[in-house]
Amino acid sequence: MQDKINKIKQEAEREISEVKDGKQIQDLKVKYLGKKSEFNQILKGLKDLSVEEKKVIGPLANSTKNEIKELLEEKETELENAVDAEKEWIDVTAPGKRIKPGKLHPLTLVQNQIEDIFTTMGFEIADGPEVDTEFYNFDAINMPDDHPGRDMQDTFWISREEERKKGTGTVLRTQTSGVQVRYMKEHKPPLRIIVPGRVFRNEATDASHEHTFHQFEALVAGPDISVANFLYIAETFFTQFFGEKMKVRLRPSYFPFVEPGFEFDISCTNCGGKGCSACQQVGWLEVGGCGMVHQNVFEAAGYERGKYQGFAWGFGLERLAMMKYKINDIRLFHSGDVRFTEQF
Ligand code: FA5
Repeated sequence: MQDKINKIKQEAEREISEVKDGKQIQDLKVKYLGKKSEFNQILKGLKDLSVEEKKVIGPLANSTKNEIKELLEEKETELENAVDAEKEWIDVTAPGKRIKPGKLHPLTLVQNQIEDIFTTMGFEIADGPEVDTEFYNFDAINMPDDHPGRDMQDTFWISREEERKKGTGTVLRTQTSGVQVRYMKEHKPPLRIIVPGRVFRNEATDASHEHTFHQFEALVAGPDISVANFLYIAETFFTQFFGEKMKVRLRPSYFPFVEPGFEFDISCTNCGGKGCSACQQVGWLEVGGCGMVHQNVFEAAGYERGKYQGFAWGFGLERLAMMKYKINDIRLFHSGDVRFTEQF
């Protein structure tokens, strides 16, 4: 009987050493430890043995069974570890996966850059609501209901006809100029602000016109501000923005909230002023409107008439970004096309 137990043990050791996977372990567990295993038969048959034999065979069968059990468990752990190592194996020679980083929209890039330049010149950044009252968008900046200047901007009205007639209407703001009086009601000169923001106009779109676009307002007010201050600030700003010496020129124009009013042009970013197809050979590009703040606007803000002078300007952010990045269609900005945005 002892020989038989030793033979089973040897056979088990051999078989366990040759095991390759979990299925074989399970089979061996059944074979050596299961109910129908030879060990069980031996243990069951102990009752038929003499007392002397029982004393030897019983402990031997039990200890051998335990040894086999331990060997099987060791093998099982060994296999599990081997599988994990396979899973965790890293091929350090494999080419890396390309991660596409997020990008800032070109308008955000341009706005950030403009804000940086102006804040270093001591300007504050102000904001107002996109749905504004008729009062701030028009009346307060010298465009009362019957003012022909209102026809210059096609407006998305939010309120009903009756409210509009009473002058209490609300609009999607047509210009950032509406923030001028909002801000000046709360602050006294000297003041220097910029107002970047989204504006809306009820007009047909084409390569240079959008119904939803961004403007950039600047307002400076104090006791002795002049057009010369505007020219200096504008030239400093555009020179920094385009990274080359820029000139600014003014042409007489009309905006109800400034007197005198101007259109302002910058030297062509393509040819530097020599004349090319981008500037229709004139050497200048039209950028926006500006002028000396109308005293009616100061009065609407509660300032004493004639006490302060100021200048204001407004230009389109998309149009400026188009000049900087040589983009030929304004509609690309809101197209949501990543092939466009990922170029910046
Ligand atoms: C104004 O909106 C005035 N508030 C600007 C101003 C401010 C003048 C302060 C004087 C003092 P205008 O309607 O011209 O002006 O628009 C200003 C700029 O916005 C234009 O020069 C242009 O760059 C841009 N813009 C106007 N309409 C559109 C449009 N539909 N799509 C894209 N950009 C536009």
